[in-house]
Amino acid sequence: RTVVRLADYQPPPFLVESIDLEIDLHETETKVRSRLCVRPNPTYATEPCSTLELDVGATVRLVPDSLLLNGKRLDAERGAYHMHAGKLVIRQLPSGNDGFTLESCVLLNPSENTALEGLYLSKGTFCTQCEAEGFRRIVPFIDRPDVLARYRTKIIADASKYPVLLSNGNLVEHGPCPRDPQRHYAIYEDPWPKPCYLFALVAGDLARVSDEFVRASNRPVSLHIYVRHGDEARTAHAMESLKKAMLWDEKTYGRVYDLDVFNIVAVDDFNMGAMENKSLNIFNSKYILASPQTATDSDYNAIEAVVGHEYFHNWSGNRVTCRDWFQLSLKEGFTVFREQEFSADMRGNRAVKRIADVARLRSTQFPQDAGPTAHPVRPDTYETINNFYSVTIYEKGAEVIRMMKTLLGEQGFRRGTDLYFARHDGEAVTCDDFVAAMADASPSVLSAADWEQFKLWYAQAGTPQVWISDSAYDAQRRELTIVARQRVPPTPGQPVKKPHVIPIATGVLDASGKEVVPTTILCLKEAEQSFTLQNVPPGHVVSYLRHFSAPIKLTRESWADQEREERELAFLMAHDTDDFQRWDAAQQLLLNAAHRRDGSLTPVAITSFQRAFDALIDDPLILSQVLAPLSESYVMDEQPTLPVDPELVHKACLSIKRQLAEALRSRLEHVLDTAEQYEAGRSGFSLDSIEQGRRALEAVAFSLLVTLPNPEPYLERALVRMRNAATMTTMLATLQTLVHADAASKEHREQALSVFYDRWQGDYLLMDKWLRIQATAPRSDALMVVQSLLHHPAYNAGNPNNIYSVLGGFALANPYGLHGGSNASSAYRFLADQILEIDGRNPQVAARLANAFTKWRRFSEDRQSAMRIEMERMLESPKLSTDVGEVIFKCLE
Ligand code: DPP
Ligand code: ZN
Repeated sequence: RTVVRLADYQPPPFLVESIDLEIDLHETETKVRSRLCVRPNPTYATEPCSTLELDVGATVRLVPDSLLLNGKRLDAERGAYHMHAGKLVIRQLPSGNDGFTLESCVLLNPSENTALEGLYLSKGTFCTQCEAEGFRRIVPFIDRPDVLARYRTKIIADASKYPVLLSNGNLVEHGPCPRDPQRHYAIYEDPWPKPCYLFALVAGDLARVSDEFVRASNRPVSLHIYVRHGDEARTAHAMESLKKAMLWDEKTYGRVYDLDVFNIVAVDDFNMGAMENKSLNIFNSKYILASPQTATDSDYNAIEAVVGHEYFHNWSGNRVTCRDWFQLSLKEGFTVFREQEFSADMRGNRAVKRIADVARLRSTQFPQDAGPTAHPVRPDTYETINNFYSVTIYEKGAEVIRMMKTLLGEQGFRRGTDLYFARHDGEAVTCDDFVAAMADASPSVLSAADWEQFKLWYAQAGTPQVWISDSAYDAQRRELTIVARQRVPPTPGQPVKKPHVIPIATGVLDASGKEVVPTTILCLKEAEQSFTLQNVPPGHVVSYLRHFSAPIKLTRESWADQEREERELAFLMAHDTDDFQRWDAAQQLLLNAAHRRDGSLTPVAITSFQRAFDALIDDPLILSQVLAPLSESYVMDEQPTLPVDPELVHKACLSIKRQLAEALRSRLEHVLDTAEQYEAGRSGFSLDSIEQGRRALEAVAFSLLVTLPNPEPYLERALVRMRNAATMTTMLATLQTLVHADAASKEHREQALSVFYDRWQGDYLLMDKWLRIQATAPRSDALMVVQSLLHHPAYNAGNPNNIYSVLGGFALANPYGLHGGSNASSAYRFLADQILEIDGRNPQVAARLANAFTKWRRFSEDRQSAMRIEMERMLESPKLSTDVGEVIFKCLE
């Protein structure tokens, strides 16, 4: 296996100053001519290198005799160049430091490009995806992010099939082709030097929706969103989100947009969520299209977040980019953080957003950090960079940025980002450069040694464990001594770890629930360290890790006694001044119950949920998060003893829901009544947090009530509600309740599914959700359900969203369906077959599914050996991609 190592990084021997492209588009034979102005890199070595290596994708066909060096034909027979292991190697370069031009012509077949990297077709629209290494599938090039060039791109295409031609930068010329009036062309110039992963091209028959944003400088930017004809009305929210993001970035980071045009194109077939190509963002249509009839509140929120995320990349990623792909979190961690803060500001309730982000981190990143594919935020090695677009690089990376802000404060952090952008504009840099800017902008806050230690967050994988003991209280001096210990668990390739810098935001409440010590940061640096808090009254309760100030697992040793733990959790749930902590205490009570195997909630816990309900009813979004059922996979991931029994976990989770439903029955029924009355009495649609909260709470109420011993009336009511609901949020929530409920009969399920299908079958995005709801239903016959979905007309086996929903839903979000029941080994065989089949077309998507096997060692021995058989079978497959191979190999290592 070939591994790329950070330690082997060398600057590029050559730089490309500019690139001139002529792309003559044709579905099966696209011709790409390029002219590169190349010069030796002065920082590489004193002696210029005598051979030039260009990356070339396997599907690119070089036109014979098309290579010209300084205008002169290169002859392969005479050894002027050769192809070797994905490289076009050119010898006989002119000597000296003057540089040279290199011209080439290659042929591509976009219609056969099922990997969706490079140039491909999505439902008749040409589009590109070049991050991370897709540009080499279009043009022979030095495909690495530290080679920044100016681009001039001429696109030629059939004028009637592809009236819209787009690339990065400004349109400088367009018109019919003189010799073939059926075809037309457009020329774009991008004035900003950029790495080739930000190149983009689109050609299609698309509708355009336009708007404008006026910058702080008073100069307008034209904004365009391109979609399929008929979808124009569904772009309004994306456009509003874009304008909000532009304004927010000016206000919050002083970042102003740097071209006069900003384009977004939505396509249905896209491996990722979206891509931040310079001035031409390409999006998965699910993150653009929304209307009150067809989009849920989560869709609206996700669109705002992703549109913001890609826009924010214009500075954090494009103007300042990554030196190499090991530094991916430089742009992604920072941009996710910027996106999270943008969303929090737009939501108007920061705790709600923080809760959602932390829940996601814990349920997706923590298990990655504890499994065979654990890697640091800045990995040391990779086989396929596509496998590292991971929750660790993104979400944990964002937590690392957040900790810097916590340590430096709002203003110090802003000084740091200002310095970072000013210092590195136009450069390709490293995570060290980012930290250095933070340190230099606030020289007195942390020492150089502290910053070196802080950077271990980039180097060490694994979720740190912190144990806190606070039993040493001196009542006379009103002094509380806190002892904290930390340990970073071993991860693959990193058996021994050093202590991290961990900011623990801590506050103290008195016995009546009043805050007596406001939030202060305890900065844990040693393996074991003590802290003293003053003015702590007797009967106090301490609240640690407020707003989740560090991505760690915290154990309170003074809670060894279960009675005290439940009492203090109940107290924090009722009184903490930080809403995040109230939710977190509730989570802990639920998790404790789930790990009691029978799922029993203590009487203290039950009372707490009743009180929380009454206290939070005016803040229904938070309340819905407090009451939201735990996911079964989270319960399994957190289970302290192995093996995990999926059946038992499923039963425990069901039992918890039933106990909550019993304890809250009349309150939940009231939620259903008021939701219906409220909806009947109003017209129009609003996304404000109270309205979203009402809908979220109604959804939770249904999901709890249908677990009661006599669920019939609730199931009937859900069905009626599904038919009549005014919003897609409620329609899909009730559909999910009916399809997922253990108690629902076959008739209920089928009726609900067909009502929805009949109404929305023409809508690809809604059909995708309809598929996902079925694939994630925690049922013992989930395998059969999923197998039949693959043959359903709504399922398109070439569409990544459909694959993620059906196979991803089953493999990654339905642990009871996959591992439960008596036929787990058939489920594993089915999954392996599907992964192999998809791998032949789209390795990147297949590798995401292969992650289902990363948790294999947590299950019983018979399940483990069944999974091992399938993994070994996949590894033996002669055509297995390195993408899937890397994941499976790590699982077995
Ligand atoms: N398109 C992906 C993102 O924005 C990769 N850059 O995160
Ligand atoms: Zn990104």
